[in-house]
Amino acid sequence: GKPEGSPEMLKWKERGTTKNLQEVILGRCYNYVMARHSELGDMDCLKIWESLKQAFIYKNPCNITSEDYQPLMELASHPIPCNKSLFWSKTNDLAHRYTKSNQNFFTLEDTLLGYMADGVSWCGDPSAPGINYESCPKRSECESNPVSVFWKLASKMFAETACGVVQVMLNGSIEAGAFKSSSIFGSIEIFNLNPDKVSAVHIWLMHDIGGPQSESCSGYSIRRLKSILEERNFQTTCEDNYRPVQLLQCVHNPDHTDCRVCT
Ligand code: N1C
Repeated sequence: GKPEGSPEMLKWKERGTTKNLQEVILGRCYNYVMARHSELGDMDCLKIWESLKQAFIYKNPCNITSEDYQPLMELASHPIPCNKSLFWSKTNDLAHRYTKSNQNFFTLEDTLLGYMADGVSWCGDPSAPGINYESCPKRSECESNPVSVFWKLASKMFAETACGVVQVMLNGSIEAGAFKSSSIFGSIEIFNLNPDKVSAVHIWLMHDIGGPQSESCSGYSIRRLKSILEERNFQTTCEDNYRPVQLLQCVHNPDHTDCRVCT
């Protein structure tokens, strides 16, 4: 027969479930709750793991729904202080470096749900042992896979619970435009902000140091984003290369003209 794990045996195109998923999720949960956020001391990490497992184990990984995650979402969600939510699109690394250096802001990965799931993969299989460690479906193979459904739902809840002034960090070095309406930010988060709770959206448009400035705050996709938000009654501002974030980029490019104090 074929050697185990050889490529032609793979059912799906995405990497399989993370090895030791239970230990990874439990370890992250305890670390988040006990070491970082003692105010969440009543979270039950074992129950949280069980509800994540029940959402996908032994199920067809193309048929996952929001309902499958309802128990997990109820157990693991917690509020975020007003004015502290940071959304991002195509700035994954920079946005998370920023929240690590500035404890004043929270991305979804700085909440318990996002912290547990960040960079982890999981999917089920109807036959024993109910978890597929070899491969998982890519979004292009099926939209309703466990990981995609999870991030969409977690992003929706993260947006719903935001209040006050919220921030979004976008990438002005992307040729196709900084704001993409098919992104999770553009298709889910902006439409789940509550106009009764959120007053304003501050856009931080960052471009790569030394990279192209494909778009500025007056660019086409930003104007489109602002009009969508203003139509929903949010005030908007946009700042090119918000300095506190640019200084983080400068850690890797200290000699660049954009990074010098006197210009
Ligand atoms: O599609 P995106 O960006 O606009 O999604 C980012 C947006 C953020 O504001 C987050 O709150 O949506 C939330 N989010 C995550 O926090 C997240 N962590 C990891 C959305 N997706 C997330 N991922 C994975 O990255 C997930 O697999 C998703 O498909 C990508 C989206 O990245 P993007 O296109 O840069």
